[in-house]
Amino acid sequence: MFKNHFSKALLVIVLMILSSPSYAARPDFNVWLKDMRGKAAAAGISQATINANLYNITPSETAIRLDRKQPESKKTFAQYKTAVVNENRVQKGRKLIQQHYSDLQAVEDQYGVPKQFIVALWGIETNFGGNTGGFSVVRALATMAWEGRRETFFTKELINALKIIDAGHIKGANMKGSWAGAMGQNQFMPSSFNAYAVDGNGDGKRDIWGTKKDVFASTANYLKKNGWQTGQRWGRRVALPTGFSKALIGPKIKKPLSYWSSLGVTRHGGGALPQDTISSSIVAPDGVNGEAYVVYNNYQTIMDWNRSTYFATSVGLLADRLAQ
Ligand SMILES: [Ca+2]
Repeated sequence: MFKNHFSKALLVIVLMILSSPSYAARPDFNVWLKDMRGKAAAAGISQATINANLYNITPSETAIRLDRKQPESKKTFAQYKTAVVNENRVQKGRKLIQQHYSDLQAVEDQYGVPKQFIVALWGIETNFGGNTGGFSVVRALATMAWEGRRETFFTKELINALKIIDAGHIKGANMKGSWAGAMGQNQFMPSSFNAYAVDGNGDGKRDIWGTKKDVFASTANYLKKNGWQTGQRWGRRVALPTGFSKALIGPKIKKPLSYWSSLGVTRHGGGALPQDTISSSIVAPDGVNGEAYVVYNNYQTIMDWNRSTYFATSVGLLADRLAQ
């Protein structure tokens, strides 16, 4: 009797382990960390940086919980836009443009990215530096790499983070970011930092945590290196004709602007779109019955930053409001 119950309980436990994702199969964290120290050394990270950052750490239970919660319940674009492009953020962003006008203008002149886009990304990513995430980036990335759901990606990001520390841009203890390792006021992943962050104030350090000139220049450099076209707008709201085909919607479907006009797409509120052959796409994040936009090359560049039409459209809309 006892034995039978015990077997059943054992069977239930075994089934639970087998049916859960492969987290249970991970090595002990300290065994994993020792292996990681070897990988870091092989990647050329100095022993001093390894000693200071890859000992005496534990996995972050909070980061694991937040990772497993993904994806969160899906908001509509209308709900997301209301939350992200709100009046408070518009007012704050306009004030910050005035406050940092000469720094932003210098960056705009150098990179060709208008200040309202730099400030819109700053506002949406971290509420203008107010919410950069309080996680130790090394600990967060080590946790994610050890947990194993995206081990290759997070191991590479952890090596990149150690390279940043090794180069002296920031101390490991001050390298703060989100639970998934997005860092500083513009939330660059370490690989993006190494590819795109620049020293805007000329002190030899690329500091996207505490130096606004570095934050602005790094954001603009990211956009420029990903194909930003100076002088072009991101897009605009449009009205789709009745019966517009769902198959034509999406940033990957690129047509000359005149093509959309020929199908009956107009400006929101009426009026013809400009007569132009510029490459463009129609996005409608809530479907054909929701808001629709015609978007250009610079929208695709914003999507290189974050592959979400909710995000890219909101950045464009916030930038437009900031420029008013
Ligand atoms: Ca600097």
